[in-house]
Amino acid sequence: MFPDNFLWGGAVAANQCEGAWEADGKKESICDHLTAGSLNKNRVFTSEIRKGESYPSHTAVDFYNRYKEDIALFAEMGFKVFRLSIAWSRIFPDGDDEFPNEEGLQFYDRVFDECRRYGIEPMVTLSHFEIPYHLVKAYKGFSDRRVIGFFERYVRCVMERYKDKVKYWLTFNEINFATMPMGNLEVLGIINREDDEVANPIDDKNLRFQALHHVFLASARAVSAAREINPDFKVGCMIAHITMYPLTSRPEDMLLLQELDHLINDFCADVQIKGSYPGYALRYLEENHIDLTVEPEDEAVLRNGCVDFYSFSYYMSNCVTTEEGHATTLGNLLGGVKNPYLEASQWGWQIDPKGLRYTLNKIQDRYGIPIFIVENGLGAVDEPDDNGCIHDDYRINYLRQHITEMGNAIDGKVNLLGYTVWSALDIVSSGTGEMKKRYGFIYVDKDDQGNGTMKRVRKKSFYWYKKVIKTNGGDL
Ligand code: BGP
Repeated sequence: MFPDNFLWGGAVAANQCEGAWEADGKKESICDHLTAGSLNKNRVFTSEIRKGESYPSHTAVDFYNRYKEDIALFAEMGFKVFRLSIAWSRIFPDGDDEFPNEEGLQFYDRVFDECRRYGIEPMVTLSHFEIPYHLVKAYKGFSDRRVIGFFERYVRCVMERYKDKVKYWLTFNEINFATMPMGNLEVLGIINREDDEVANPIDDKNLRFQALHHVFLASARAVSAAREINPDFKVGCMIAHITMYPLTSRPEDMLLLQELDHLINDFCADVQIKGSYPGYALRYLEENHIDLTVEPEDEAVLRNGCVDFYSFSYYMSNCVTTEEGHATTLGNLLGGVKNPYLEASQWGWQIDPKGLRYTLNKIQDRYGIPIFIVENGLGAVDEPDDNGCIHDDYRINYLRQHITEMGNAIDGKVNLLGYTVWSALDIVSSGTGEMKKRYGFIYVDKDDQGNGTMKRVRKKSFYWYKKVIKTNGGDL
């Protein structure tokens, strides 16, 4: 049974939906330098924006100009909450500017006011893979300690401005990408290539973990600022939870599982919730010869900046093993291997609703603070029929099974505050840059080449989710 005040809704991120990448004083952010890719072709960063190449964030799905129409559709579904992010470079275009960009601030005023008009609670991610590009270029992102101060200035500015409009805040989206042995370090403002002046090698662990240390401090300072600005604010961490199983019952597989679970799922949340580095993390740093520069005040900053709730994204689970010769999962993030008991999405992400219940139980046991699922959904190719309708029963099935397990977890006394489905409407895929990898309840008429009218069309899942919200999860 879902509690009466359960927060149902959907989520997006600025760089994947807004477009208008250089409108009204905004300057480039790290994601504006990321080209389109596809399943077989990686997205790449370019230090200069090259004419004629497609950069998906530049127009995205034009939420910047169509937010009223979109929020009206969310309201029609009955959303109680809408998770979105603020593009830092709309507010402080270079990141180290002294004064904010008023036009950028006004845009989010309009968006939050529109949400409030319908009684929708906005939930704001302060950094969803976003950092002004100038900070990447001139400071190497968060590897430079000064960037903590720039982030704090930005956070204080938006928290002061929106203190009566926004209550829920998340600091860094999927912060734990920083601990994974793979790419995408937008969260740190570090680019993983060696062929130009802004790039850094991915295997420079010292740089990576130093930047992460600074991101922890930046997150903690945001929490302390929130306490000062409005004691009613609730601030959460945001973890990409990659739930893992041992492929075999060999003790070696269990130990590997524990080691990876600690590094990938637990480390960041432990620091952000408990306020200090756990023992296994100190050991990891030592074994990898990572020597962090830590200032005397850091300990207190982390201790005083613990978050109020745990939020996470959940799409899939993975298996791990020490045995050689197993097929890896197509969409795996970790070199995980296939689970013979699970189906996978068209992008190879293994679908595991029961794994969500297991994960919720684990988080509840480990932290005992409220939990929010801020991303969960199915990326699929949607084909409109002759009448332009989208019958996305596969998406409904995916969501139904996951919501069922959320209900089971709640019955088991897990304190789950809400659920924002990824994504509220179709937007650009973050991993591949594609439009064709769609997650929304609302179809957006735009293809990977940028053709289309941008028209919004309600999918079958739109009507289904409306019913789910109306019955508070009673009728799935
Ligand atoms: C998460 C990100 C989102 C989102 C989602 C789906 O990692 O927080 O920004 O895009 O995954 O991923 P993708 O778009 O690559 O399918």
